[in-house]
Amino acid sequence: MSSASPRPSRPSSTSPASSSSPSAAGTPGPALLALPAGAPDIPPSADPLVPLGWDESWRQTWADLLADAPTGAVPGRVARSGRGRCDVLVATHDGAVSVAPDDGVVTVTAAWAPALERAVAADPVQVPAAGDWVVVVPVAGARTGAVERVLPRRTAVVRAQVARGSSYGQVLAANADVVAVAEGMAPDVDLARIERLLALAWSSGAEPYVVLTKADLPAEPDVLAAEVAEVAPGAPVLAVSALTGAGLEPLRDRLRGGATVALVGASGAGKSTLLNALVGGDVMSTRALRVDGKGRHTTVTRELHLVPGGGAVLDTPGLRTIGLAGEEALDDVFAEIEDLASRCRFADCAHRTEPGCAVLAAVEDGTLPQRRLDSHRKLLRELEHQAARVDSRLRAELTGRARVQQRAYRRYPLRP
Ligand SMILES: Nc1nc2c(ncn2[C@@H]2O[C@H](COP(=O)(O)OP(=O)(O)OP(=O)(O)O)[C@@H](O)[C@H]2O)c(=O)[nH]1
Ligand SMILES: [Mg+2]
Ligand SMILES: [Zn+2]
Repeated sequence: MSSASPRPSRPSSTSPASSSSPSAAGTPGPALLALPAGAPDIPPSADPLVPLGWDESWRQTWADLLADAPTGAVPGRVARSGRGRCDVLVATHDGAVSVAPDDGVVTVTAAWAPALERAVAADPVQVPAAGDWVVVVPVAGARTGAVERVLPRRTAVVRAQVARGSSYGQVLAANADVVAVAEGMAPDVDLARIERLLALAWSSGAEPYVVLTKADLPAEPDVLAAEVAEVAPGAPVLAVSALTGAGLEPLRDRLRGGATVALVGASGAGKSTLLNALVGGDVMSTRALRVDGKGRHTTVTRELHLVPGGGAVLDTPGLRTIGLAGEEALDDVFAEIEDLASRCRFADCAHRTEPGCAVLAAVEDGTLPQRRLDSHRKLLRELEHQAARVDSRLRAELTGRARVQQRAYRRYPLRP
């Protein structure tokens, strides 16, 4: 590999976590007791981290790490991340504290420990991102502490970034079970944008959803949703309204099961409004908000929120550019084109002028929209162009880790 190694992902433009969190350090709260590693012996069902997604598999990972963990280490989940520190949700552990707010989970503002600084320097992927599970050592009696390391991710929404000759991946959301591509039904639906975001979602290793917001606005939301379903093979398409609450049940179901739903989409798609509807409050009106000239709140940080009743929602700022990497994801996004291509006469058919091309035949007889083929070509070209610039290290990071996990999430059997 060249000397150009991936750089750590940058935090978003504003100050980190601590200043935006009402429960951050400095405010009076319940005392935190740093517990010795390995203790206490909380029955899994009573662990307040369970609604946050802490499951048997994470517990196992934790047990494996414990030998190397410093005294007092506890597991925590990153809610917000900034350069050098992050807000981490940890269990208050009943009995150890007086009164536990937020269902036994409290926010600790933790600085990177020297061990993490070293790990990040050696491997920039180790930068804690919103949604990451981390090893944290809270300071007894204070809502501060130190983050020691990041637990290996199950899934990651990673945006490829290329700057000044070096490439790096920016983790937009870690350990999401569902990556929901949010797109407003009004003023209009942008199919190409949905396809592009779906590629990002598929390559994360999580389960992709399309969530069409503002379903209260168009005259025929069902017709629109059916149109979108055509471009989203393998992904559930939901038409929802945060205003009326319509269509939210499938997401609520997933959350009740302890799932983490990450919201990605353009600015103004309605992600934060959806977050508020799911969390049942106005969580985004008091933190990490900027009111622009039009009086609209624009999210500027990636934030994980615990949902009362279980699960977590990870809100992200609107994406203006979406760097893609990993051609494999396009096979999922354009699954029907892949199927057709397997029936072309030539194995290396480019679907342009070749005789016996099943893809062109489908366009000819109207079963495959020309727009869909054009969109596929455009994203493919973009990926090929990018592949020349993105180094192999990043490619592995973007495609390798997540793909292993993805198999478990696939809704359809793999094509041979
Ligand atoms: N009618 C209607 N309007 C909605 C709905 N959801 C969101 N909106 C409106 O859409 C606008 C944008 O919503 P936001 O939630 O701020 O969008 P966002 O995706 O978080 O935007 P960024 O933070 O900039 O990425 C706001 O004016 C919302 O009131 C809905 O279900 N129905
Ligand atoms: Mg927002
Ligand atoms: Zn062909």
